[in-house]
Amino acid sequence: MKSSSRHQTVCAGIIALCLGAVSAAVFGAGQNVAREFLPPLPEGKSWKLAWTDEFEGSTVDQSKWEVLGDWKRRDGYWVKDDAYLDGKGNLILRTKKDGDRYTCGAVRTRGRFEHRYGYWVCRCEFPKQPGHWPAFWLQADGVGKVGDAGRDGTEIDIMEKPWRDDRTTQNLHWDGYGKEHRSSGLQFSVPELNEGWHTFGLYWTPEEYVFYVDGVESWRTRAGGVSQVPQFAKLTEEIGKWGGDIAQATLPDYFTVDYVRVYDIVEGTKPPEGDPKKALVWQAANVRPSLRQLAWQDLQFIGFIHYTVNAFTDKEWGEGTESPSIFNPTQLDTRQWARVCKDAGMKMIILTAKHHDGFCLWPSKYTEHSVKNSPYKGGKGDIVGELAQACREAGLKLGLYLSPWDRHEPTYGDTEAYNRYYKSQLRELLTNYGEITEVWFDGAKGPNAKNMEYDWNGYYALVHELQPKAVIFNGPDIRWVGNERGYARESEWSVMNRNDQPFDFIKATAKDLGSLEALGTGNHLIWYPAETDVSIRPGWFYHAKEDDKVKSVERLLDIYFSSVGYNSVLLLNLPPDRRGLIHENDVQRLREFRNALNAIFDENLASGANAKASSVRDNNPAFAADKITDGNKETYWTTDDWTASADVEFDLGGDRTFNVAELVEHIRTGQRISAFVLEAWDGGNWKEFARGTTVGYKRLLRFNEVTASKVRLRVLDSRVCPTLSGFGLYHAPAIAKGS
Ligand code: FUL
Repeated sequence: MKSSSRHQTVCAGIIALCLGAVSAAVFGAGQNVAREFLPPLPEGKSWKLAWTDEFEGSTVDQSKWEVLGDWKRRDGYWVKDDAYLDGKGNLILRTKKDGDRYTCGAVRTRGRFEHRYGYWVCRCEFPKQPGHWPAFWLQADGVGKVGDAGRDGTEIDIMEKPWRDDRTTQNLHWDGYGKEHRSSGLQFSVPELNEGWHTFGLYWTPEEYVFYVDGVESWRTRAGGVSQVPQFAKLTEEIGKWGGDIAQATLPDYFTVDYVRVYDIVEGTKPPEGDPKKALVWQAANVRPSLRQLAWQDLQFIGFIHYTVNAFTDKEWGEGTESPSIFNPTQLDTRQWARVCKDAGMKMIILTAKHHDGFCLWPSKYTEHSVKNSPYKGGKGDIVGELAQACREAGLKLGLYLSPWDRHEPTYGDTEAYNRYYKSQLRELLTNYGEITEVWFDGAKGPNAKNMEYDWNGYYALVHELQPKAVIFNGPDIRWVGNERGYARESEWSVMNRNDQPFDFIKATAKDLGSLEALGTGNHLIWYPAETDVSIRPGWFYHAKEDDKVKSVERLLDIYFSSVGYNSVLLLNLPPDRRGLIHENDVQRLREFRNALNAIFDENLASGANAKASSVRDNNPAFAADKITDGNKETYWTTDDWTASADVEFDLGGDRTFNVAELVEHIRTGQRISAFVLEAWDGGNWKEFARGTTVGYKRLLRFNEVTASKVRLRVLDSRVCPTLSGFGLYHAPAIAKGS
């Protein structure tokens, strides 16, 4: 590996952390670079470096790369002298003006290195000027062949960055570039992407592509059927309007590539690391959420709407024999649902598009058992569509629940036929209603349900294809917290061991899923956070007899502190009544609940507090304690590796009285803290007033009122090193009992 000085990363937020064992560790700025991230593998497999160019030396290695040019490419020219090594270990692709032509550099491994599957990664730093764009991509001569989708060769764009801001895009193209051309892709932002060094990776198996940015999963897809043929790598610059106006550029400009590496999966366990416990801790600390999991976690509080014929039959589980004619909400107003959720502070609504009774709230083409045969809007209604519209207007995300267990559908029990039916419905829901942020797969199945095997992998693949940014509940992205009372675990880890089994092997109800003991051998660790679902009433569906059983503010606050405050997302159910409205009692209670939350969290008494840490990573100001109180969740305090305990002192600038505390870890870099204590300075001594175990996305604590001008956080233990990106102290007014 190369010297570290030129690996300065301005951003502390995006870094190359690691799972594998390549070299030393990096946390970001100025470190002695990378033990590189490698995707988690099933038990009994490991990664082996199959091919690399570190770009050492003074000339491009022609046994590895063909330098392209000179020829016209889009609005410029690829010329050979714009692709060269800088002598400091980098490949430079230069963009320049040469007389009246614009030129740039490009290289490819065609005929020199062609390979299929494995993990392909490049580390690079972006150009600064408009009018051109860098790319790291794989290509195959078979891409032009039409007929076997992308299996005979796909253009795989691991990174294209035509924009100068934090956006990038990843794409697949197959079946040529003419009439039969097909493609799939997505665009997203990563904070500070335009600054410093970043890695772009592709984990390519015969079944699937998984894309990564800085070791964070950004896209998972099987689009095109997945290329099954050897492909070559390309590093290119291109000039064209997609990149902006080249006339505005100050040239030359440079795309700098530190390395390209390709790893193969090989049989055999990981190399022994001496201390297996330490190796496990290291691995666990370095598992990180995907971009979609991060976006979901940021929602914090979301709404669930359970609605179907049950509202009219007073049941919790419909039989599937109900006539659609009983479904007759006369005042149904999805805008009311959206307003109520939004006012409560929720960021998304998940609707039961179809519950166990099989009745569809949208006019599905595949069944008669739906709103289209009900009196609702004379059979012209589409509640999924109406809610999608209301959510768009209110700025809320939309999620959909589609029960696999279907007591109406006659094909249920015939594995092949029903899976086809279910996937057709899923396709309708994921195609016709705009962006879907979460897909909720309910594992529930009645004791007398017919035997059949759900095609879970097929369901997941469809979501990945049609809604690549959606998270899947009870699937690869999110797990059920394990109860329906609204309580996460006090030690709620988001990292667990999947081994090589289906997702449902993770026993959601187990007491301990994330301790080092529970991680066992540590093979195939995944980021698998908990969602906490609970209803505001005893039942999931509306029953008039429960009108006076709406949970109290006290209870809702308790749930909030034990879900959002325990590193989970709270999914609170609000069942509309027979009119099709959320009942007045629920609306009123939610309003009181929101007011209570506001009264607690409106003023952070620790914001802007002076913070001092006993230890700072590398003594680097980018990781100093003031990053905790700067109000930016992308910056954080941390310590050196294996400094697992450390203190931070907060000077509040005068006496403050508080009874609630909030800790926020920088989960983009994993979940680490496992034990901490909070102490207040009483003028002569530090006195403990609260303690806890894990933190994760957010940890909230309640305790008796404390008045102090200084508070100390003592991290007693963490995996490798703690991170903290936020800290809060609040004062909760007393809540009237029984409200
Ligand atoms: C369970 C279902 O059986 C309930 O009816 C409800 O939908 C709940 C959220 O999930 O598994």
